[in-house]
Amino acid sequence: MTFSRRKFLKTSAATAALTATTGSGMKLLAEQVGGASEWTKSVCRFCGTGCGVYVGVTNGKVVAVTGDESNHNAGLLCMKGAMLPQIMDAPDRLKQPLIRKNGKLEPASWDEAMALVAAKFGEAVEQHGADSVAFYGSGQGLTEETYVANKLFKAGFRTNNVEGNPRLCMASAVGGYLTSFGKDEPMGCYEDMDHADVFFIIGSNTAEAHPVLWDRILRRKRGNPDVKIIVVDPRRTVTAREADLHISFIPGTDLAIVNAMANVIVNEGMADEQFIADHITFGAGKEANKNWADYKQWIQQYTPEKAAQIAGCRAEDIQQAALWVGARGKTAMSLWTMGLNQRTRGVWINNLVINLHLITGKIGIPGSTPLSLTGQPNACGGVRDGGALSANLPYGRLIAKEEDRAEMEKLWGLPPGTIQAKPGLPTMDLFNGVVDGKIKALYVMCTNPAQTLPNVGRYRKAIERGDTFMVVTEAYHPTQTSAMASVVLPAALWAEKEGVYGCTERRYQFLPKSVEPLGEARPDMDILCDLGRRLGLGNVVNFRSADDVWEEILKVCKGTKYDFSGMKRERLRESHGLQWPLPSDGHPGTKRRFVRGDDPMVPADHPQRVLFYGRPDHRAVVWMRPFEPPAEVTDAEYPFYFTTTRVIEHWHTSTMTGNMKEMKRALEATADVNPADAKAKGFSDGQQVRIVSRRGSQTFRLRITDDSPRGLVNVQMHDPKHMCNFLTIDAVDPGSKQPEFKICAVKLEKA
Ligand SMILES: Nc1nc2c(c(=O)[nH]1)N[C@H]1C(S)=C(S)[C@@H](COP(=O)(O)OP(=O)(O)OC[C@H]3O[C@@H](n4cnc5c(=O)[nH]c(N)nc54)[C@H](O)[C@@H]3O)O[C@H]1N2
Ligand SMILES: Nc1nc2c(c(=O)[nH]1)N[C@H]1C(S)=C(S)[C@@H](COP(=O)(O)OP(=O)(O)OC[C@H]3O[C@@H](n4cnc5c(=O)[nH]c(N)nc54)[C@H](O)[C@@H]3O)O[C@H]1N2
Ligand code: SF4
Ligand SMILES: [Mo]
Repeated sequence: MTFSRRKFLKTSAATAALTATTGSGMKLLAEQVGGASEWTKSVCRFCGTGCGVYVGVTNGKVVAVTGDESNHNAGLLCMKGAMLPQIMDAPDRLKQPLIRKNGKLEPASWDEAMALVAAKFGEAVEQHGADSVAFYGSGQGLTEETYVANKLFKAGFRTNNVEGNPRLCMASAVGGYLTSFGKDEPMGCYEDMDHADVFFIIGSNTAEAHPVLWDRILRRKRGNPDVKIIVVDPRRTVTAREADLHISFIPGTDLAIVNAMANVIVNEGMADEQFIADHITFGAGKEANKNWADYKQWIQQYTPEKAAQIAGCRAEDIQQAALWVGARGKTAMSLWTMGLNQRTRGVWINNLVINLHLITGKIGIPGSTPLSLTGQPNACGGVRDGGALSANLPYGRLIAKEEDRAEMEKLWGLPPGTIQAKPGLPTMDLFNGVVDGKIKALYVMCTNPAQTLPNVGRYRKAIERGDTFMVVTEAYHPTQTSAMASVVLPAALWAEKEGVYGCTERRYQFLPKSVEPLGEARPDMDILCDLGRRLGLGNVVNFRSADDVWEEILKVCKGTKYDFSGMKRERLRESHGLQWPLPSDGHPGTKRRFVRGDDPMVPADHPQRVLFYGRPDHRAVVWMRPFEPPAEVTDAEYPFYFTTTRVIEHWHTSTMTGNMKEMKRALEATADVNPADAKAKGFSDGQQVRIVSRRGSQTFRLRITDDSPRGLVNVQMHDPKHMCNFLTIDAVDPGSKQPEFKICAVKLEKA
């Protein structure tokens, strides 16, 4: 290693990052590429950036991955994408089914394993009713497999207990878009980054979590030195270090900061009164009947001085951020991820950031948009759009709406009343159903909850009890979750199966099957269809291939606000990504939603440039959301805030990236503490410390760093040997039901 980690992250250009991590990354890449004999166009397995790749294959093995120059990433990849070949035949790939016998997981045949799974699910439904079974899926499953799971459980088993890790990830962003616009999913696109004058980055460490997008932001700034980057994050992240203005603050208090920015915008006369008159309503539902005058009055309480006092930051910085974001004639783009979503006030803070765009009219113009960055490669396409959550049905339909259920029953050819009218259990309630014994059989697909649930000790104990039959489909073994399973089924991995991913900007992309699955592994979709057939639900999952499923999906999305019925399989296969809405064969797709001339849902002769058609009154909502503290604040006993984050090298529970030899170094989770706090506690760098919360304790190696402000300890989420989730809190946002992974209170002790 010739470069420090910080230095190579600073340069950020993805290839440079690759070079620095590997020492000889460019050489490695060149060798990889030289060794491949066939190439297929695909998509990266990892983050919601959704970089286009080419997969190089020789003798039936993935030997290389390079960036697709014709896709949005213009050929760039971060090191995780470039090292994808290393995850394929790693030593811990699972090659055959396992069944727990006398407490131990033992190899079994597919037939034996599937017969057991079918028997257990059938038995549970028969003896305890449909709601005693549940599905827990993932924003990393392919659209087709997630669709099949959703249909099998809601239409076949007739339970709405269908959830997935997007509840831990994007639920508050969904809640924000729904309450502000009436429909989920961002209106903007990546191309907006090439036009933005101001980047307002709040609760996102873009440089590490969305590196190729970060590169695009830095390119914009290098070409246009007047471009401003504002970062609002308690930590001095790699992203914050590049900012023109970094606001560090007490975790959870950014509701006050963003309201104070709106206060400055209003009082400096930077609001767009015409846009407000044409397109905005203030409050909705129980809080309707408010107007612009009410809002102007309400926002007066959030002076920059008051917010600065609440947040522990400088009033001048809030003022400056507002003046940049609000400046007339300048474009502004907001970007956010888990720093906002993983909060008990996640929906509210999403609304408040969106407010900044609505009161200034900075929306639907190239370079002006709120854009929540999605974490997983298919959280948008599979789970959100596909409606694979407990209160949802595909493409914007809701369980609670009778006409939506009836429409899905018709589309699915089911007798009326088949879909239960009662929503299922959101993720934390679902796992509490395991705790109190109500969930008798649980199907876990493409996620590792025994490491990634908050307050995980509580749920691990319940699973370990063994009275819930848990089947886990996994590509690797053991993982924290597979090790506790009743049955583990080997899943075909990325590049071993075909399907669709949908990333942040409503971009759908096709992933072909490039190689055969390893060992006896099977695609998740095949496993689900097999289970359905064994339980006499063959009519519900009567699919021979992912192509079949896509055909059905095109019918189901037609006529909805998501309409992408023009994305025929062949077209998607050939394309470098297509953005919905795309309602007919020749339609080019939609870069900016709600915009006349771009979005096909807006009539061409609409008198204004935007139409917020997601809500019945065609108006977007500015909400008056007050500052409320997080669920747990510090006190004399637990004096430190605790947050949990990611690093560029690793993906979540590191089952995949842990197999990349260049990344091993960055896997051990550290307790990141400010130098002044370390000194006050008498701690030295590298020593073992115990972090204790009201829920549990864990030991970590101490890292003294000014990344952490005083009073905050940060730990990374990737390391299965030192798990931060024994400490995190499982309090959820009342609207989105997303847990507050980002904030709780802890104390520090010498280990
Ligand atoms: N390398 C890598 N990239 C990934 C992933 C990965 O595992 N590894 N995972 C993907 C997924 S699924 C996701 S969801 C995204 C997550 O992407 P990000 O959200 O960007 O990543 P995090 O590190 O979880 O958290 C972002 C920041 O939130 C800050 N934060 C903590 N508390 C607060 C607060 O109260 N307010 C604000 N404003 N900020 C706060 C933290 O200090 C942290 O820097 O990354 C995606 N990309
Ligand atoms: N403390 C803390 N906890 C967090 C977060 C945080 O910021 N802090 N973030 C939360 C967020 S945003 C997210 S998205 C979650 C992510 O949490 P998880 O989804 O639990 O984490 P992953 O490691 O991505 O799990 C995916 C699993 O699927 C397996 N897999 C890979 N490909 C396939 C396949 O094709 N089929 C099948 N069946 N399996 C496959 C992988 O080996 C891996 O075990 O974590 C959440 N937990
Ligand atoms: S930025 Fe995300 S999608 Fe792009 S190569 Fe890296 S991990 Fe893959
Ligand atoms: Mo996520």
